[in-house]
Amino acid sequence: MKSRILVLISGSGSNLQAIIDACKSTNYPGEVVGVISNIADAYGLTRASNEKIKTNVLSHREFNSREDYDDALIDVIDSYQADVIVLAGFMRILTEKFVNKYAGKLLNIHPSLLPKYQGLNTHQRAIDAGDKTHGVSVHFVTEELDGGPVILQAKVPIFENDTAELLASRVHEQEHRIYPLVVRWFCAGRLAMQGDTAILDGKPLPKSGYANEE
Ligand code: NHR
Ligand code: GAR
Repeated sequence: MKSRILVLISGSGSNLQAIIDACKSTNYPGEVVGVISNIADAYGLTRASNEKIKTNVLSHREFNSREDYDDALIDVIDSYQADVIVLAGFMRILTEKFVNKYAGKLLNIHPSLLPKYQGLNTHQRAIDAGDKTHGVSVHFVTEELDGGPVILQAKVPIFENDTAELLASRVHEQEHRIYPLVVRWFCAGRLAMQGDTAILDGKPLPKSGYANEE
């Protein structure tokens, strides 16, 4: 049985597309069963429709509190019976109740080398700090924003006179390689979260993720 992947988006959905494309490869252990967006005109919804994948729009603007929004989100999510919930450019902070309910099956891709640059505007912040290296992290989502255990990172160089836009596109290329890989591990039953540690094939991963001891 393939694992049921549910993807939450707010925007272009290029990571969603990378995962959909990966699912088409032979023996991929998962399939995308639904896409939920908090933004009605997110391009990722068009990508999903093009692939005949079910979609839902749940606008946070229609709710009075984060708690109410997340309760509604939980109802939609549970209708999918998903094995894994993948945040792919989903831009709403999730409540403690939500995160605890799906603990261990909630993944996020964050455009920085965590624990650096949690939150937003990461590419410009890395440039402004004079960093020579930037990158992207896939991590389990916990209550601590962008603070859950890291599973895998990929690095990219920052060049002189770089712009946030150029850097973001360099990071995106890596995102599209590592997110389908991590989702594959999860769907194959190789990946889990235990406390504040990510476990791959029964072995705890280092703080900076797979093959990244430093
Ligand atoms: N929720 C929890 N509890 N924990 C995490 O680690 C989460 C999360 C929800 C989203 C993605 C994250 C990222 O990769 C993510 C991780 C949105 C914001 C944010 O400030 C911050 C981090 C992330 C996503 N959102 C604003 C808010 O008020 C709205 C910003 C906007 O709409 O543009 O929710 O970076
Ligand atoms: C990605 O770069 C992802 O890392 C970032 O948003 C982009 C979504 O692109 N995520 C966040 O900033 C989360 N706060 P996509 O919609 O084309 O996949």
